[in-house]
Amino acid sequence: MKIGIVCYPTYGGSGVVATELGKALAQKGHKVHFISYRAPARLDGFVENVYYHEVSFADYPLFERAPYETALSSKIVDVAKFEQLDLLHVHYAIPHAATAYMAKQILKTQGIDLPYITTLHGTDITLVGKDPTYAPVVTFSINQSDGVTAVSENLKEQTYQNFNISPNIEVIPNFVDLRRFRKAKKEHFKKAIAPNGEKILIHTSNFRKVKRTHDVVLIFQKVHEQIPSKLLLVGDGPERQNLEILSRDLNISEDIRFLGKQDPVEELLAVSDLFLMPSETESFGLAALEAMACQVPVIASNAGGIPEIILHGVTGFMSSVGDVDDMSKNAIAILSNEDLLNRMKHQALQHSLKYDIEKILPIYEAYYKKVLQKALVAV
Ligand code: GMT
Repeated sequence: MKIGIVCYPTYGGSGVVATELGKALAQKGHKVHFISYRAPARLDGFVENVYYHEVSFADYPLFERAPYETALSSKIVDVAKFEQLDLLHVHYAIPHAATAYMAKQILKTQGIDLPYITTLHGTDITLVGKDPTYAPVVTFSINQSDGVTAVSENLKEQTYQNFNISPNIEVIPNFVDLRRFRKAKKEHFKKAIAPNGEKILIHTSNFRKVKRTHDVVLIFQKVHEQIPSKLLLVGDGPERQNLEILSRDLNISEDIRFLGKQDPVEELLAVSDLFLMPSETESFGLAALEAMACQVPVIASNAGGIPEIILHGVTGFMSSVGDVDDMSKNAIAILSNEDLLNRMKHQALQHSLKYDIEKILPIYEAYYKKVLQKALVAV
């Protein structure tokens, strides 16, 4: 198949899933054309069968902001015609589903049918998408999609609750590349971070309010009072400065490392003991899955789709959103009991095998075929 993939190029989960999916499809012989305004973060190095088309903006004095949607739709039309795409798969509804619809209509006037699939990832539905500023366009462009997928049952339910959506939504969970995300012996690296054998806690995100990174630091403070430990904060975003101030105020900044955006996040997970994800909402929690694959148990909130991937008491513990006391208590329980910690590390890995990319990729391929078949019948 010749597949166009539209996604955000940033470190957000939707861009990561889109890129890893595209690379895996390319390895199976499909031709994959990424369309975005910058090369996606995980599209590193040359990959056979992968092509990248950059959306360019023609500047004009009248524009305060360049109209991205128009430029993206035009680029989709161009790529679809020139590369003879069979299918377009857009990740994150805003604005990608609307641009896909626009491109499809333009192509229709030229006798070309381009079915498009919209994958809903999270905040495009639960936060920003339902804002009246965007909701009518989001609703319309999801309804017009030839196929719609969501990354968890919870996200599917939230979509039906918040929008007037008629198509059937297929749940295809996120996945992990177990060859990349795995425990590796990195003793030198571990020693550099925790020279006296301290336990290593880790949080990775884009530091938006929805991630409750404030709670990450408060949990760490309580753990740190009882267990010699270090906290790795990986990523960057609007909350970072507040966190730096908070960690100085709490007098724990010496034991917190702000590492910024990191590509080889698996190397940091490989030396970590516990992952913290106290999010306000999380449609799936890909970062937690990647942690579990690296044998890192998770302390999380029980929001959104998180209970679908974390087994409470087995691969980690969940608490109510904002219950820092309970999360700290659970973290201390795991970190102070080597047997429990080792058991949970093992169980986390075992559970992550369910989400092996090798298992999820055929589900996407089968769904693509189903959508193409349906589109063929409709023509
Ligand atoms: O929250 C992020 O880091 C980015 C966001 C996105 O849509 O780009 O992530 C969402 O999609 C991920 C991949 O499907 C999910 O694993 C995340 O749970 C989800 N984030 C939220 O729902 C807050």
